[in-house]
Amino acid sequence: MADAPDRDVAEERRDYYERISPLGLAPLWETLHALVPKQPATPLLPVKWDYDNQIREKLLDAGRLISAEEAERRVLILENPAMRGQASITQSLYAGLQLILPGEKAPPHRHSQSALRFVIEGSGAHTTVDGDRAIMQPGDFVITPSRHWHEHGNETDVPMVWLDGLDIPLVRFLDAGFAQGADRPVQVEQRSAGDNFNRFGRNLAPVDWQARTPSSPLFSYPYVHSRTVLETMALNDPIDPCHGHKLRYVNPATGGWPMPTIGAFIQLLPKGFESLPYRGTDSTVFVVVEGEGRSVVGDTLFQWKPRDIFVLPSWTPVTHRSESEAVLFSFSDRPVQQALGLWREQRGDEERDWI
Ligand code: 1HN
Repeated sequence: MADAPDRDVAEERRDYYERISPLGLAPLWETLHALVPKQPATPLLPVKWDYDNQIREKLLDAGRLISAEEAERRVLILENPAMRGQASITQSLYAGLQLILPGEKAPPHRHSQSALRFVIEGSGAHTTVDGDRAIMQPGDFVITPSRHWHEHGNETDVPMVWLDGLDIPLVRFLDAGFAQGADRPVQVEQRSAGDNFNRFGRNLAPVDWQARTPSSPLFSYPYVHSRTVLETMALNDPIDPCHGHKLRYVNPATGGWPMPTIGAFIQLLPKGFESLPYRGTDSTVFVVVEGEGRSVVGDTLFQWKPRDIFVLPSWTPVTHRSESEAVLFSFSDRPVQQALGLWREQRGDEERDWI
């Protein structure tokens, strides 16, 4: 509405709104501009969790309160402070920290929601996805795509912690989620450990293999390989002023995203790098893998170190500065936004007409 109405008109309109409300009707003209904002008006807050000093001890407390088997998954959900009670770290994504203690198993199940794991701590526990066992090390990126059976086990003598990222809020929004538990305690492992990587992680695929799902047939992306690629880029490529040296994880069979709803990235910031401002419409969750530095997210300064986790809300400018050589892992709903023609980014102070 252009001008504020006089009191009588305002009252008349309010009465009218009350009369139409029981019919399930509401006046668009009161909310039009909020419904169609000029640019993303996210409710999300920038937020950081300090794993070593705030979270680790609490997670280990949970290890004394409940077993992985009883919990099914022993996870502390990371909730955006603007979305408490909604199991959401962004509008579309869920994140949690999962603990599995020596000797524990988390039983098999499957669901419509796609999941990623990013290993934070421990070494040698496993996730089995549709009968393929992936042994996990810190920095490994592991996926359990929609509808695939998955379970976890820790046969080592140290606790294992990873970050789970799932598209739970997105699937809930679409009312499209199904889930199923298994009738047996563990999946039958049809193939030897490492089979999945050998089969799909080496630029080869069985000759008659055909994708049955839109997700990557490769379930595990070990950090040793990601790190090597980052080092190679740092050696041979000019640095990107916004990202440092940044990679996206790919489905080796298509070159597309590993899963249709969640994209993941890893980037190296050389020591002393100061990035230009950058923003995108995909709210992003970052995990610090190596190094120390600071990121300014909108008006908020985050100082970070390995295992810290922080959130960059949609269309909020970010700049990174590394005090030592640093590696950041991140994930977002970019594949969804790109498939729908919605994704936008702005690098530095470039000017563009967004419509
Ligand atoms: C799930 O399946 C896992 O398999 C972790 O480790 C967290 C949160 C909600 C729904 C399913 C897992 C989950 C989840």
